[in-house]
Amino acid sequence: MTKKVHQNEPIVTHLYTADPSAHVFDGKLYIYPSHDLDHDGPDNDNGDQYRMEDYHVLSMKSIDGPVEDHDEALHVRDVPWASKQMWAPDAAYKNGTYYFYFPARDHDGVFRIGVATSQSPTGPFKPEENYIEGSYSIDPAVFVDQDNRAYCYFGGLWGGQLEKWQTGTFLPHVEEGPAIDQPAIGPRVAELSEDMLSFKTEPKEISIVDEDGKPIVAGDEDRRYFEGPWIHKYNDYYYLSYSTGTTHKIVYAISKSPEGPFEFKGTILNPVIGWTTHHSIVEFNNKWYLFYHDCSLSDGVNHKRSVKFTELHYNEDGTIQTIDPYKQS
Ligand code: FUB
Repeated sequence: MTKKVHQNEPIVTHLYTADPSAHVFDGKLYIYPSHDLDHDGPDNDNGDQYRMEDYHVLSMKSIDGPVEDHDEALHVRDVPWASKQMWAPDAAYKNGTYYFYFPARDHDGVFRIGVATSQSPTGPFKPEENYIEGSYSIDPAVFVDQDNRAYCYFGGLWGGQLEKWQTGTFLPHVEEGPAIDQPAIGPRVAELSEDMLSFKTEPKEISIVDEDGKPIVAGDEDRRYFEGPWIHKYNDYYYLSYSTGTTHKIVYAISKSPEGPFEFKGTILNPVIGWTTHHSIVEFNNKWYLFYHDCSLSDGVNHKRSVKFTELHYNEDGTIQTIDPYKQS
């Protein structure tokens, strides 16, 4: 059990943690992060430095802690279809069961998305034999809407392999995305089946457009989608937030429909220390919080990250105030 925690500081320091997906289940806050491994291996654009093997679930009864580490919830050795790189996960609750969604490379080196179940929000989670049929790439974010329909958002460029799926089938040698003046590659969304274990619909590409309804183009690196989707609802709008990767921002776009198109609105989080940025947004005891990570605890080592949080504020028109991660509010 870790002592009290403060905004904009690592919530745990005994593990490197990243990619936090925060949820409130039964009045308690649960954080589902990646578990970064401490190693001295090379760092490259393919993300080989992110060698994660397992997941720990963290929980907090109140926003100032303490934080409880519930130990190993799932390990790659227990997932029949997976070979390595247990990247950014998410969790959902439906039908009395907790579902844990995670990406990993299969035995052919292709990223897929798996699901595991438990009767407890902290696991241990029992994985399904196979990955979700029709799933690919990384960073699942699962959203259960008020009408009980559930959607899985996913996808990531570069090491996340989304460029290789542009035709709908996996083309291992494709490295390039669209030309800079063409619509950028969008994240994918699929509706989940009633039992939450398979896709009910084929993954669709989400369109992100500017204020004139024109698609954000691939060369617009301050606004185009890169990885790490998250969906939350506020005042009847769906907010799709994501990382811009090469420009290191968390930005957002809104829609009246969970499947878009989404209109780009602005920046939520300015760049943090470290290459990746990844987040989630959660309402807890009538306040909104952004969970994110940076590499301050490791002095900037990209694969040794730490989960942090900070309060998030909306303006009256529903836009989100931009957060500077190193300026205390
Ligand atoms: O943690 C590994 C990868 O780095 C995640 O899947 C991406 O979102 C980025 O944070």
